[in-house]
Amino acid sequence: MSETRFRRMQDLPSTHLLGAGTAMCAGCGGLQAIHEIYDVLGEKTVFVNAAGCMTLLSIYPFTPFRGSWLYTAMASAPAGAQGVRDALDILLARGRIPPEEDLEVVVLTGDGAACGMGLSATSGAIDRGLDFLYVCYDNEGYGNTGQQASSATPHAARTATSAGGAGYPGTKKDLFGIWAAHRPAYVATAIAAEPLDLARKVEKAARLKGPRLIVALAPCPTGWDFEPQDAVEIGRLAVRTGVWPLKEYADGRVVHTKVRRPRLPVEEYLKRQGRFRHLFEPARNEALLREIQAGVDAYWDAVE
Ligand SMILES: Cc1ncc(C[n+]2csc(CCOP(=O)(O)OP(=O)(O)O)c2C)c(N)n1
Ligand code: SF4
Ligand SMILES: [Mg+2]
Repeated sequence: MSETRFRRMQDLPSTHLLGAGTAMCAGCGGLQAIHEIYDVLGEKTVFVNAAGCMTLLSIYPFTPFRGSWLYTAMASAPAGAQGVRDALDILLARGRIPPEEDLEVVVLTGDGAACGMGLSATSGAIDRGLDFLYVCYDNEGYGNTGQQASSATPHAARTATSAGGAGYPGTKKDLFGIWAAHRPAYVATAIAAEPLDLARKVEKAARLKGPRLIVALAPCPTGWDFEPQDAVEIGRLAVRTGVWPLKEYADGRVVHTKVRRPRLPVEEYLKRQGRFRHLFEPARNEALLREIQAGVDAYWDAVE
């Protein structure tokens, strides 16, 4: 890692992220989402990160962020956020920092930490009413360690740990639903390929207090096996096929924020990704394709 690939944070002119090049893959949909989210949140933020691809953004003393960054163990980011929030509150109460210097505490993790190892710490933080924003970039696997299956991997996707003919046998965990069941201040799904929808949700989340989640589907060229230049199109297809519903939860209600009618067939999304190639080659797996389409249809039948 050379110094020319990274810049010291004090050299960066604004909240603009990642202008200097990073260790991320080209076309990374997670990075794109974080870029958009940071543009809205601004530099009065402290990020609490658990191990994952985005950990590589900040390797001391280099970072694309203007503010602070705390790295925690994979299961512990919400607990780390509690400590940071408590410290800020004490400094505020003692007049050591003025209210205008308060910071938004942002947990940043992948789906592996959010849906698996960190879920217990997350649940506890929501129960305690911790004032924090949780940003999960969901690349549907353990990307940093070679795209092993996580509990957010979709049914039938091929991963490093589910490479057989039918792919991943499980079904994707519903992080939005798990959060909403806690009745926190705000929960939203988003995707970088729909930047206006994403920006509106981040603005709304930033105005609220208490536990808040933005979970952004993160098309991952490396793990999902597609060309980097297709990341935005694949993100749009996730929405247009109904695979990734854009929605938000607030005040006990779930509202879909962007509903595409008619929906495109799910295979328009699947066939663009190598992780689903076994559904089409050497022969179409009609039964599995029908099953995946039926799952998406059942979701929308229930909400429409
Ligand atoms: C307790 C623990 N187990 C395993 C690891 C190794 N590890 C580092 S990153 C990672 C994958 C995390 O997946 P996710 O949260 O989805 O983030 P992504 O890598 O996809 O960005 C794993 C398993 C770790 N750091 N700590
Ligand atoms: S593996 Fe995927 S999520 Fe991780 S940096 Fe590469 S493209 Fe992004
Ligand atoms: Mg992941």
